[in-house]
Amino acid sequence: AKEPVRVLVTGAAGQIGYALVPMIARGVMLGADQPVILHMLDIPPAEEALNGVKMELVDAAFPLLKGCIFIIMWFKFQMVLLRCVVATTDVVEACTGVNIAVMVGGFPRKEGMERKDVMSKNVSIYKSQASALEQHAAPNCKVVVVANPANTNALILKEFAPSIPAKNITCLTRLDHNRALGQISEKLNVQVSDVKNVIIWGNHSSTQYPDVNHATVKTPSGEKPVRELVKDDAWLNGEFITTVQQRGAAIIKARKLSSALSAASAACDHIRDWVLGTPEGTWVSMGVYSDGSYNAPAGVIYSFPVTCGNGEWTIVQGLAIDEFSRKKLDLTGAELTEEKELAYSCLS
Ligand code: NAX
Repeated sequence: AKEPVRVLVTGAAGQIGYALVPMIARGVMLGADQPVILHMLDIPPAEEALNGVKMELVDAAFPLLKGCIFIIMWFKFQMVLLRCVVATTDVVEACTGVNIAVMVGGFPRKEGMERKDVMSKNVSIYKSQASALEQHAAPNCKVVVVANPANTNALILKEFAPSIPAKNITCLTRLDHNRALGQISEKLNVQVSDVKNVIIWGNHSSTQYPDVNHATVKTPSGEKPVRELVKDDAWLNGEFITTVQQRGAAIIKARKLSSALSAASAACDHIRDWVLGTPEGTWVSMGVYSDGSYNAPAGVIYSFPVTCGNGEWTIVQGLAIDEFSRKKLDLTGAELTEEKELAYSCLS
């Protein structure tokens, strides 16, 4: 039997957390034969709710959810406890020994709040959680930041956990990627699983650029470019892009709550492909530490097309970028540079 993998979910008492932990415990993230130990972190005001989630995980009797042994010493007495879920408000306990960290916890923007105030709250959260991960997580722990501003939170985490390789720190843009696949599939009336190789460039914000220039659809007569099949450049360069960019707001309007099940599912897709690899000829979008590929700003967490193998991602190189795309890549890059400056100004 495989050794269990420890997966940390921060903000586990929140909406995405509630959708995500059962997916992880069912093997959606790491495979149906991979036992997991869940570490759930939240803050003291959410402690009771967090315990409720823990109770439900116990009640669901997930076979993959493995117990970890805790030995409690009390004078000369010793008690051995089997805990299948670590639910805690202590960041050190939460981070200890984790192999994968899904960072969903953060400070949301509230009405009337300045951007700088939200940034400042998240910078301080990600700075302290970076240190806890650096000191207590398993070596080679893989991190995905979901909480917004996701790219910049991930950058802060990277900066304050210098001994974690930069390659191990990423942010989630897979939801945007999946939204783009979903829009193309609806437009063409094809199975979403037959659409591939869209790209989300840049920031997980409304400046992101969903790019279909290299995307294809599997048809009975082979793979065909999306542009050739859609035959509507005005839609692809206009409404398609804004729909994907604004999808989060559309969900909030409809549900009066932000996306949760799709975000949780995308976080599973992100980690699964990273750990188990992408299929031959397919790439996915991930926010990763930029080396300046495609003339994106270096030193920010920027979403690129990547392939994964042997537990590592690699930016897909050599894709042609037309003039229309160039402007969009630059615009979202400039926003990330500005966010980075804002984050740094919160540190001083
Ligand atoms: P919720 O407010 O339901 O849950 C957030 C949870 O985080 C709460 O339980 C809160 O107590 C906890 N928390 C706050 N500070 C914490 C800290 N310092 N340590 C640990 N936990 C802490 O939000 P939810 O809808 O679950 O969304 C979570 C985050 O995901 C938000 O920042 C949201 O903006 C972001 N999103 C990112 C997406 C992406 O694609 N990257 C898409 C979905 C989502 O909007």
